[in-house]
Amino acid sequence: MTDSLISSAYSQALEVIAAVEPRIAEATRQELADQRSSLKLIASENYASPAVLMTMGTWFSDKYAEGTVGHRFYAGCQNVDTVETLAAEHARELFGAPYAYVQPHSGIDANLVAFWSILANKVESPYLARMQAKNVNELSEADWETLRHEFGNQRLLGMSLDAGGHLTHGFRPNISGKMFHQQQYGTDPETGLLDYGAVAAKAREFKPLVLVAGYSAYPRRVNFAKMREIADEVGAVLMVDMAHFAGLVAGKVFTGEEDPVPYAHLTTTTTHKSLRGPRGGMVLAQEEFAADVDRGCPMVLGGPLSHVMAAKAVAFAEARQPSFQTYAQKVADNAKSLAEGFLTRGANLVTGGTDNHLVLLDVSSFGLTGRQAESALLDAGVVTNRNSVPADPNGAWYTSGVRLGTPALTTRGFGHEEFDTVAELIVDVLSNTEAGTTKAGGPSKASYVLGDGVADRVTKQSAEMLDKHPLYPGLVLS
Ligand code: DSN
Repeated sequence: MTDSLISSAYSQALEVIAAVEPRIAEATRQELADQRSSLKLIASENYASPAVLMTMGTWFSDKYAEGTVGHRFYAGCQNVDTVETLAAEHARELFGAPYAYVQPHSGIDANLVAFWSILANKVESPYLARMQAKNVNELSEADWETLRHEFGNQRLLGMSLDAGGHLTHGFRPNISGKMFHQQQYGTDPETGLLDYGAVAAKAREFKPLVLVAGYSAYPRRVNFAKMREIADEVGAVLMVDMAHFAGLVAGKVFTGEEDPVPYAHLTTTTTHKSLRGPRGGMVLAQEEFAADVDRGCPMVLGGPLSHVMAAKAVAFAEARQPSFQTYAQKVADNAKSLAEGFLTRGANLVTGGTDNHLVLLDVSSFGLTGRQAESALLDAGVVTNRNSVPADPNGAWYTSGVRLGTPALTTRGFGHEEFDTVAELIVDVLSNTEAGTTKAGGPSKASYVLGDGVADRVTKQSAEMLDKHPLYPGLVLS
């Protein structure tokens, strides 16, 4: 019954779309076909449920609702209030958080809201106090100048991009690396692991206002109690970006000192990665920061996407089911199977393995850059993304690594054996790919030559596994 409802709902929706712009309907059909027929290993992607996807396609998209529940800059927001209240309630329950702000449109937006709230809450500025207490028009140009200087000179310490941190954790080319006086911590050059002693030493010397923990390409768990100790010792605010591993926190794989929520002053996340919700962001906060976080819109964000907040509520309700804990545990178990599959075939992994949802494969031993490996794998229907490895000689564009995650294929039902086969297929492709040359005949970091027949062989073997674990099995488009 549910399958036929979903099939007929999507088939009819595509007909409605096709009547206006058939090329969009066709691209939408093709995207489903492509996702169904490829091995999706991008660590930040997943497959949301039809309930989550359908919730986004409604008239909530048409409503403006800047402000917060019960305090909007527009009339007629009673139903948006219901949606936002439910999404926040589910989020608080799911993560055991004192406060949840579900409006951010993305992870970067969530981090900007968190940065704003830390600055507003912690920067001791007589000008800021005056700005908040009085009509802002009473501030002189000189006051504003001082305020800009004070805000712009605050210190942030975050994990470097090549060690696995995110762009928004103080990477120089990103706004976070420009708006803050930033420094970065890395990982131990021998082990690739976080060295808490080194982070503490850097924090003592630099005395940041904000210590950012969390990662997008570090294949290990973090002890957030230790990070909080470091923050407390130097008087910093601990902000944890759990975008990548929120599903492992929600699914109770990361508990105790590996659960950031009780330790961080502010925890930010996206909702569409391992958490398997709609594309979007969220900030969880201790009470002390709630009022400042609430000013996120319109201070930092445009009007909330009410249709996406509704889908967040549905996804959080799904993640509160016991079945989500089973899923999250499988995500972590499958990452171990994938890592073992690589190690037994002689491939190099950053840190030598994984204990979260991702592995970082160093492809330099295959004589390839990350870009060449990513492209060759895509030719064989294996969708990954290239990624820097620590102290990467090829920089952030070409890179020397490929990042692989298990959340999406675990949703399709892949288990230990399939992930071992995935490792085998990837090693097959990379062992049969050679670095190409530039037009002038020199070594190229982008071009590559994939051996004859490899793409067909791997695609065929993938198809056997994918057919056993269909994506949206009951969904048949007419
Ligand atoms: N783009 C996300 C990722 O792939 O990790 C983070 O921004």
